[in-house]
Amino acid sequence: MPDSDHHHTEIPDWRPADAGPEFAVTIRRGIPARQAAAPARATPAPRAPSLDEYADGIARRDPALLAKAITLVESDAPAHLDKAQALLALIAPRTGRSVRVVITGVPGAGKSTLIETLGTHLCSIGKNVAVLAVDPSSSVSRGSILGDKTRMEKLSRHPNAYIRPTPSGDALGGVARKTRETLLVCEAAGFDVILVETVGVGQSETAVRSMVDFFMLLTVTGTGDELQGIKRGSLELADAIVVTKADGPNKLPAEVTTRMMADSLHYLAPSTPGWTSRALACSALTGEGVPQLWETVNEFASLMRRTGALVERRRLQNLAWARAMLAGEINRRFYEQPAVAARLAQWERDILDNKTPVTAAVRSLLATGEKNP
Ligand SMILES: Nc1nc2c(ncn2[C@@H]2O[C@H](COP(=O)(O)OP(=O)(O)OP(=O)(O)O)[C@@H](O)[C@H]2O)c(=O)[nH]1
Ligand SMILES: [Mg+2]
Repeated sequence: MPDSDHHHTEIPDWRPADAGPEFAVTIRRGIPARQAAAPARATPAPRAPSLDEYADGIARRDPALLAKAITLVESDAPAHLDKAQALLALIAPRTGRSVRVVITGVPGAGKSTLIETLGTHLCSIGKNVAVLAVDPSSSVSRGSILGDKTRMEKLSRHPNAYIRPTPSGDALGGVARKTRETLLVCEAAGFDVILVETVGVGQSETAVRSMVDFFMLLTVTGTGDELQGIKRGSLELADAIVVTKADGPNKLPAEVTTRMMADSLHYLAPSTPGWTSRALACSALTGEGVPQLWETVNEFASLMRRTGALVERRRLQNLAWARAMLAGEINRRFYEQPAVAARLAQWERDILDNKTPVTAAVRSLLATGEKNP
């Protein structure tokens, strides 16, 4: 617009050609950037927040700093590791006060929709809610995470809520480490409840089980193979089985399935000692049964706090986490040794060709590592 520099108003191009003076709309152009800019001053490169600024922002639940802190903690860049760990140490005294809940189930089970409804309910009763949507790094859910912000539209606009998609690297351990530390950052920010959404695919459930207090397994009805749809393994992990989408023509079948689930829970050892796992029906669409989900989690949390089982569970989870991380680290360091890396391909070929007995081969490779640390 060459002439907008002197005439700051224009006629909009959607104005009918024959419009009269009743058409009062004009466009006022903004001031061109070169006039508006402050006299030549180099814009400084954005400075990374200091540890105290991060900690402060987290304590104030400042969304921008919270997001940056989580990005730092999730970063795989070696340059970020020390700072991330220093930050986690700094905020550690403020962690541990949230109720940690995982909501899992097969793709399309209705996890995100339920989190939207449950989260909004929690906000409405004055709770602060953080949602971590974990991508289990399988192709199954790629893309659906992107859709989660829209599926949780109401919740994402609520001032008491914070939604964080947590993409992951390829390693399952990576998912666990990042999610766990992200969870700690959210706890330090004072969220009362942390909801972790994860697709129930094999090992990821066990990984996520080891970092939460309450395991909520979602299932749907109407397929006729409800029980096959749930692996026995995940049934055993559940503190509650939730038959969702119990609305419309699905309501009655959902109630039947819920009773069936309750029966099958009878035959399993409880997922949490001292707690009887429950089967519940709800609809994220109508909201029916959703407050009861929270009452169940709350009852569980109060009971576990009273008996000390919560503290104990978290202590054991921490130890298991430390052991797993140590094992991973030892593994990584071993294979990174040049002497080991140089020998590995031949070592594998020798085993394939039956040239060395396996035990002897393993001892020999370990010895290579130990000789050249
Ligand atoms: N009728 C009904 N439909 C629902 C309900 N909850 C979810 N749905 C529908 O089920 C579909 C899947 O819901 P999502 O919440 O995206 O499921 P999800 O488990 O998060 O899916 P992934 O993240 O892809 O694994 C959507 O089309 C929802 O509209 C419910 O309570 N009632
Ligand atoms: Mg989802």
